[in-house]
Amino acid sequence: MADLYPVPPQAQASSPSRVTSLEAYASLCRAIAADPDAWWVAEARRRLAWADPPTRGLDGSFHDVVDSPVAWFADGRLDVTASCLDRHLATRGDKPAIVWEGDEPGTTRTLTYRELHAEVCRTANALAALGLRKGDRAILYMGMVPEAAIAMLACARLGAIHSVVFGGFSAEALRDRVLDCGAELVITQDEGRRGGRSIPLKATTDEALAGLTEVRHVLVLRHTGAEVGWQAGRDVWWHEAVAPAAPTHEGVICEAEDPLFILYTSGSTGRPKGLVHTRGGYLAWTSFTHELVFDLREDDVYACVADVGWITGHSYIVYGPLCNGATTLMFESTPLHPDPGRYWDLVERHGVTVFYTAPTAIRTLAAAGDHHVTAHDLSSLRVLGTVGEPINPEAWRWYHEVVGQGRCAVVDTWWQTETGGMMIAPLASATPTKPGSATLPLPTVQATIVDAQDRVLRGPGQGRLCLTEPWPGVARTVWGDHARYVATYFSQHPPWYFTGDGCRRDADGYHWITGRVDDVLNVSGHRIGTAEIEAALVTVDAVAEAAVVGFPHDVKGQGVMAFVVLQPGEQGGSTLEASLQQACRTGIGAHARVDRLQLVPGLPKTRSGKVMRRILRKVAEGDVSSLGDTSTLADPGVVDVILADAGLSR
Ligand code: 7RM
Repeated sequence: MADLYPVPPQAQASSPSRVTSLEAYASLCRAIAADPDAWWVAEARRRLAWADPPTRGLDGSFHDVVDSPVAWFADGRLDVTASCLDRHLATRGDKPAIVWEGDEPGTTRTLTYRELHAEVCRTANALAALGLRKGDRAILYMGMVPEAAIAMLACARLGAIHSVVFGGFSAEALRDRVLDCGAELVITQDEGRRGGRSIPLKATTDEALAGLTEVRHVLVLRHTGAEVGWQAGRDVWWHEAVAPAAPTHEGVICEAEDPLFILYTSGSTGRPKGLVHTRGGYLAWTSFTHELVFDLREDDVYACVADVGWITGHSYIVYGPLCNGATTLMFESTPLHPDPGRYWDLVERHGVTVFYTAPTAIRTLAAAGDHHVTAHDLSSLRVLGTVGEPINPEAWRWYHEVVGQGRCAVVDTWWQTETGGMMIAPLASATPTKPGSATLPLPTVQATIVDAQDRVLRGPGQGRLCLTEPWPGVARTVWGDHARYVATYFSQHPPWYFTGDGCRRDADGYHWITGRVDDVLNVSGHRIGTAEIEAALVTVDAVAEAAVVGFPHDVKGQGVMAFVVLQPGEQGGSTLEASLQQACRTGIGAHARVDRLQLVPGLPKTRSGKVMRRILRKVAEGDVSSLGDTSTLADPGVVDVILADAGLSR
């Protein structure tokens, strides 16, 4: 087949013990399938440093999730930071663990495993002194600084549960999360830096916490030195608490199934859900997938340029790489600062070998011109990864040819906050690739495609992607609301986990993710629920009702289109538009904005009052040739007005 890219010589397996071919991949899948419990117990014992090694693999099944979450390695006990730090000291003490590159090019800091271990211990001691105990929740509202990773690990070492809130979220969004998880501690910075701008993290934290007595302390890292407000008794400087603390700390031993972190993610309805990941299974899965997919090598300089506020940052900047003893790069800036050559400057100066980013960044940089890439020496690169949204074949080829100069393996990795780690992805060392396809399920992953009538598709076909068997990294529940977890993921195609994504499988068994089939948007790799944007829009007084849908966007993947019904007597215009954007910024964050707005006299609703989004999606896509049956609408005339105003005709 013309569009099949073989594994380039440079990416072929680093050692015979690795997966070197599709046959070897298939035989690994078979070996696991023959006895998944035995295989995974051995793998988890080998991969992690346990206080009490597990003897049990999977407990429970997706059939029983209504009553109890699945469990992995349930009789094992561990301190996850022993796997990420302590056990590397003997062999990798002087190896760089975190290489940090700040917002301005060339501002760097390196922490060896020994140094990182000492900082995590100091911080754990400081957090313990502030009262943080096993099982307590701490919210981290930080930018991309090494202390974000240090704080995550320090919480983990105490057996506490962290919840990182992306630094772009608004005060309101932060407050919701603090309240939902019952955090007693917030860790933040004076300011973040990104793309030459300052982000007022402490000021936003103060606004979020106004009037809340539940949060007893705010630990503040001084990063830019900006003046910040101060609440005596509550606020504590990081340098005053951490620097004098002892550099040793005995990690708290937890059950494998004790929660490690909560991460909030958008769904098709309601407020964001706090997905709960636990310790043993999550660490085993991120470590396994990170090594296997990238064919990780001891001397790799590995760079994932995601933000720690998203799952990609948790799994593939912090936990997976550190568990594997890798050198992981943390990047504070953006791909465009100071110019579109920044990533490639980063690769050249640090000798990056594995580079992992999102399709939206690749499209942006491809549009900026090849000279930004070719000006740099990228000969260190071996593997190029993508994650977050479907990658269009043109962007894939540009990444492969211009960035990778045809020498690098491109791994398009499909996974979700809920899956903890990668699920469908090529193995850099073994899987021939096709531009736009995430290729094959990883060993242990049982991917099934079902049609709308719930029939399982065999062979090629397109439908809804389900995962039929538990894997160690699956999120166990939604914090405080197990019923919502069951309703969201296990009620559509029971007893299977439903991903919310559509998927096509071709004749070679390769998977092509077609995007969300629910009301979740993916804007520049950021997951946003249409319901969240609608809730923000209706906070504007002039707005009576709003419906939001996505439309294909060249750079962002998806753009946001809002259909807004105004209150009687209200008018559109730039003032209204500004207040709608401000409402999104206040309710959600700076990354949520409306790209296109159409004022409409009413929303197309069924007689039972349900908005027919199918119609609005077609309008947003600009193709209304097949609108389908509109006779069940309460007021079919509304559609004619919407089409006429949009300049469309059936
Ligand atoms: C890791 C992450 C999850 C959603 C998922 C998909 C989409 C992610 C790919 C992808 C096509 C990919 N977690 N998605 N990776 N679509 N190809 N390689 O992104 O929870 O924030 O988003 O992202 O729709 O359901 S996430």
